[in-house]
Amino acid sequence: MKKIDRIHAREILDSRGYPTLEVEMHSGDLIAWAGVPSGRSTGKFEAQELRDGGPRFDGMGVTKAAANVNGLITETFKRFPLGRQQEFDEMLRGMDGTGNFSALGANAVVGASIAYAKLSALAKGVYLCDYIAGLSGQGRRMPKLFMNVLNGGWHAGNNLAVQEFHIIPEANDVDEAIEVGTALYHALQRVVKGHYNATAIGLGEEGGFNPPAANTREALDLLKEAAKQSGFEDQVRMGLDVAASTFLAEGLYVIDGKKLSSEELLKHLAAIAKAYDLFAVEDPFAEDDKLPFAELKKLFGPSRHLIGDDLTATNPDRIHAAYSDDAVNGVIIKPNQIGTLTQAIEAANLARSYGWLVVASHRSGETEDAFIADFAVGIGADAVKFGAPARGERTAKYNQLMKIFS
Ligand code: 2PG
Ligand code: MG
Repeated sequence: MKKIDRIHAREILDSRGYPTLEVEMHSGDLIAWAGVPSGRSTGKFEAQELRDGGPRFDGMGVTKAAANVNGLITETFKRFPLGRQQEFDEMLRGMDGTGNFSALGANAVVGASIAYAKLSALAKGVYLCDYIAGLSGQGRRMPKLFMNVLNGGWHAGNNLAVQEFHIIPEANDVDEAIEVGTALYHALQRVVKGHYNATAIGLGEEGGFNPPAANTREALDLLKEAAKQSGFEDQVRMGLDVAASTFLAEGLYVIDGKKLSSEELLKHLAAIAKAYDLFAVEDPFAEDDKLPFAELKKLFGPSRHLIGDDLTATNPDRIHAAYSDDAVNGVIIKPNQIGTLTQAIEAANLARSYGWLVVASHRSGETEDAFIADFAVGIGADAVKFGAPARGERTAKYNQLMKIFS
């Protein structure tokens, strides 16, 4: 088997204009690159990125993480054979030793793990998604698209507390899902412009519109109207990423002009989910506000999905705990929340063994790297979150999905 000849990490820019890491890995004449994503509404239990601090780039530089790749990681893995993903990832864990990659930096680790996977796929002469499927043991399935067409919370500059408003096309194949989703996205632009004014069609950090909607229901009404105008009303469901920890202040959830206790938020969200027949609701409560999850899940029943993100953090231990608490029936999987590809695959397979909906997700800070699309297909994800079908760092993922399934 071919071996690693060279590893080199550098700073590049992410979609917010902040530095992120790119890891380049060579074997003979083969080269692979991995662009590392970065979250804004990061959960407490995620693996820890290493940032430089100091005045440069508002403290967001990643030269220390790059130095860890170019130093310790390169020294350890030079001449290491390709195609041994589990061993590679296990060694990264051992080298770091902290359990959350706060020594090497989760950004350094996930960049190395992804670059190694890409180079291994090249060396084997297989598609990246098939290389990952070989690791996960899952077959290909067409994922549903959770398209985040309207942004709020920390991803936008409006008054919406809820972070993401998804439209979820019902379709027979990826091309049809993209067609339905984009038709609705374009109709939404017209609806937003008509309802407010032309200045309201600016985009949030994941490419969704950023209108001055007064509350969650008003935003969902815009989506409904757009679905109607697109002609695909019967072919779409809606969903939310509430990202509730981002609007929790002094023990109360500040949402829709109110300050709500957990119990009140539960009622508020349950009523909205019913009124709009939501397909999925992610992170309805903060990650350490565990009690209401099970109650909301019970109210939802099996036809609606309650999805953990900050709660579960792509961490098999936390996923198991959420299962024991009967907290959710779906999970977000983000490789950079846990650090290595092997751990992310383990998390996805564990969730699947519980019969949960597995949703592979990008981050709000992204690069043009389309890795997450291959990853989603490789783990047999039931759904994907790639943001809106607009802005190059988002369309890169949709385009890769279209390539894989064409
Ligand atoms: C989320 C993500 C991605 P961020 O909360 O699910 O949409 O946001 O990357 O900012 O954590
Ligand atoms: Mg989320």
